[in-house]
Amino acid sequence: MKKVAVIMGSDSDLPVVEKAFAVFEEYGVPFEVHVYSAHRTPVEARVFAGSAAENGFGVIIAAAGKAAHLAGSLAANTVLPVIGIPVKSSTLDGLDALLSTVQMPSGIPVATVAIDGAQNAALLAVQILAVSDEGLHEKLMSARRAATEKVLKKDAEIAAKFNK
Ligand code: RP5
Repeated sequence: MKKVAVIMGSDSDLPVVEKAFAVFEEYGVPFEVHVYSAHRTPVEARVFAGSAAENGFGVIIAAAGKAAHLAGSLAANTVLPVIGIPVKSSTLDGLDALLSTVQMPSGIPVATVAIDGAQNAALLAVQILAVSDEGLHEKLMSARRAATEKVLKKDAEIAAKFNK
């Protein structure tokens, strides 16, 4: 199976990003984690993205805050799908990172999830890999069914309590 690369702009992004790791462990998806910055280590970020496909990666997740150019700069150097996680920092509530990540020019897409949306970023990466992996596809379907049943059970409990 292809690996997922999880790149963060700083180790200060780790508390947000590590929510993705549990998803990969749940689905048995191999992943690798690195700290590369679009601004502080632009050469390393470019080299990583440029060689990611030949190094066995199928998807790249990039998490960054503030003027968050990491996802876009990785996407500029690979045709692997890149998922961006805008990270909320101490100012502007993450809106800065959201706009910096999502507003990509035509031709270089970044699939941007919600601010601090590491879990959805990981799930989207698993869904991308599942397109060519039947076992992964079945696991995702089973998780969706379980989530549906959980909500229907809650609905039944609430309905029994209030709908007399
Ligand atoms: C971004 O700047 C990083 O992704 C991080 O979210 C933010 C702050 O980085 P540090 O100053 O904490 O290293 O590039």
